[in-house]
Amino acid sequence: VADDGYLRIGELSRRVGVSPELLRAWERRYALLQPSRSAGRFRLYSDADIARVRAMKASMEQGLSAAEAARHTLASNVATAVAERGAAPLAGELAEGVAELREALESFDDGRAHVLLDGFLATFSLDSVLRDVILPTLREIGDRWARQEVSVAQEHFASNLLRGRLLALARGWGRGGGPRALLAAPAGELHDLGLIIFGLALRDRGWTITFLGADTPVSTIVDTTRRVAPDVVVIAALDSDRWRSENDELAALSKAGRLALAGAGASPALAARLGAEHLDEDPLDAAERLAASR
Ligand code: B12
Repeated sequence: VADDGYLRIGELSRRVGVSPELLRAWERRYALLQPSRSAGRFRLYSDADIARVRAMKASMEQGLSAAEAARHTLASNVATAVAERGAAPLAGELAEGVAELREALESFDDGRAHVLLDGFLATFSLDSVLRDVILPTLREIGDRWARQEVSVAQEHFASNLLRGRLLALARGWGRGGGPRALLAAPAGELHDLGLIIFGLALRDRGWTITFLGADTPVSTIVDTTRRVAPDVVVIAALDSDRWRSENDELAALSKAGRLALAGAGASPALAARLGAEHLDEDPLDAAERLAASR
């Protein structure tokens, strides 16, 4: 045992009755253990790690798979922390977590980032996680990139990790009986995170989603509307240049069915000219309004 009460893996193993090999696997696969490093570069484990291993064992004894048990343990861990510090206002708790998430992403710590996201998702509503965690994190990282405080590597790492998480949450959003939205970003537009967030918020309101994502020519969107017969087509772009071409096709599309343009690159004038609607809010408010309008 190290002087300050921290444990090496062997001692941790004896205390919890799990082999060091298995503990290392849980650390690697699920970020269940969150060791600090000694000066000699040994991993050192804390009481919190002991508690997590015990909770993991208990969940597995109840019949959960290792992956499920880890998810459960990590999620309830954050939830418990939030409950224990119950006096702290929700907003403060979230703000603190968002800063932690940004730090994890900027230091390429995917294990920690996933643990934090698990905790948010277990504790707060999806809307709140999207609005109060994901959107501000993306914005902050983008602003810091523009000020050259974070590198392209850090920005790419962060947006890819978040995109992966959002699409994992989206699993199955194409099934179900609700009205269908076809979502795409026009040719040349690579930003599609706003669309994904919008799709998740709509799915939460009973909609079904067909997602084409970034860089989709209007002709492809038109072909797909024939295949899936959506109740609305939503096209989003952050850059107004993306609307320079294919305007005739867009006008035809809006004649054939409900079309909405969104994102910072769309304007009311453009929408009016193409006979389309304009969703000028953020993705969550827009989803709320669209869902209410049916
Ligand atoms: C992640 C990211 C990328 C990723 C995108 C990955 C992906 N799959 O989406 C990659 C690395 C590909 C990328 C590339 C580029 N990016 Co970029 N990127 C970002 C970042 C960090 C987050 C974008 C995001 O998804 N935000 C979440 C959305 C929801 O928020 P938002 O962008 O503020 O959008 C608002 C509205 O437009 C609206 N909205 C957006 N989408 C939708 C969709 C719907 C349906 C609705 C209703 C509303 C809506 O909601 C928001 C308001 O709350 C932003 C930083 C930032 N401040 O946002 C920069 C940012 C958007 N990028 C920027 C730039 C400059 C670029 C590049 C040109 C960089 C380069 N030199 O290559 C390229 C362009 C690529 C292209 N051809 O499209 C600038 C845009 C500046 C401008 N005003 O034009 C930003 C703002 C960074 C900055 N501060 O300078 N980027």
